[in-house]
Amino acid sequence: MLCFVNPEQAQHAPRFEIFRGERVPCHEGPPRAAFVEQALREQGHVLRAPDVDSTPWLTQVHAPRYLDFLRGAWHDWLALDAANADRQPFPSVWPVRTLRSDVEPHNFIARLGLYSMDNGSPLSAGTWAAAKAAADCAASAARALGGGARAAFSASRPPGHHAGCDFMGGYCFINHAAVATQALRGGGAARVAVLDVDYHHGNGTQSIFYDRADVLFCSIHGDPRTEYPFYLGHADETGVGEGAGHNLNLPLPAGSSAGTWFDALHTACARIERYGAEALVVSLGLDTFVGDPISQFQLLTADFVRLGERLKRLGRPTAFVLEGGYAAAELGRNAASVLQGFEA
Ligand code: OKP
Ligand code: ZN
Repeated sequence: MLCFVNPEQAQHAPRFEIFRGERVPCHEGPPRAAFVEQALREQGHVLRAPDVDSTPWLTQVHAPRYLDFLRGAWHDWLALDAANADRQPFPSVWPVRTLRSDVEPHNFIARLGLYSMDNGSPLSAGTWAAAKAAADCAASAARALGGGARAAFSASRPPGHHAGCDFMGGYCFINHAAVATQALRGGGAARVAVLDVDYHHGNGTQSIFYDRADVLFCSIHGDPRTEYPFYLGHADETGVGEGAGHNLNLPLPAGSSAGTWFDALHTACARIERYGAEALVVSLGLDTFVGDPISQFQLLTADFVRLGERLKRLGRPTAFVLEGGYAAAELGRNAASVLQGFEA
């Protein structure tokens, strides 16, 4: 399979995230993509740098003021104090209900809070470069489908599915799956389905397409009553306006078995078939793996082969976009297993 890898990914290398009030090493780091690249290479896939500038699609998915903030964030952080080069900014204040988000403050931390859903998405010097190149990978995969490829894979890192129109969250800054979806629409696919199989609900992707009938969003994920992102991903979220009926959430209890998970996959695939999608974007989180350190489903590596086989049977041009998966040493093998099943 044609695989796009991100030459800038290692530029996004924050040192800490906050966990239970303490700074701990980031779960989401450069080794994840390195393990994926290595496994893809070993399995004989074609690895390429991105060959599409995603800018036209980025601006359809994200608000201009959010993209401006993200592009300039590290520069602005350093402008406050040169010593900030060795410090990580974290938001500490957010415009929740009754507070205004239409007026952009001048204060850097206040802007960071305005554009964040959590304090779990640390920035570093190369965050913009890495996230933009990851979006270019996703757009490149979409263009490859437009050119007649049956499938393509985007080794997007950092991940993207929690990022909304104007906010970052859950290690995500740019919504790469949404970029791929827009690129497929621009390339002529009238109806695009997004299937999000990451352990965590893809709140950003859902919200970007919630009022649209030209994109079906389906997600299988840990029940948000107990699992991140907590505030979206319930079964009663079915779309709004023209998008009514074009959103399907299949939340499962933490601890769910592979059997339960594949029953949900069957439901999602039936919905995608009924929709008549002309192309498929898979938000490929591999944190459903039994060994994932921050997630609680029970899939084995062999189950990822089955996932690939099932997706192949949908018979749609398919863009795989990497999302989560934090058992880094097993991540490459698990990603390669999906592609193996798809190409079997
Ligand atoms: C991103 B993706 C654990 C913090 C958890 C949120 C998880 C984000 C997952 N110390 N932070 O969906 O894989
Ligand atoms: Zn996840």
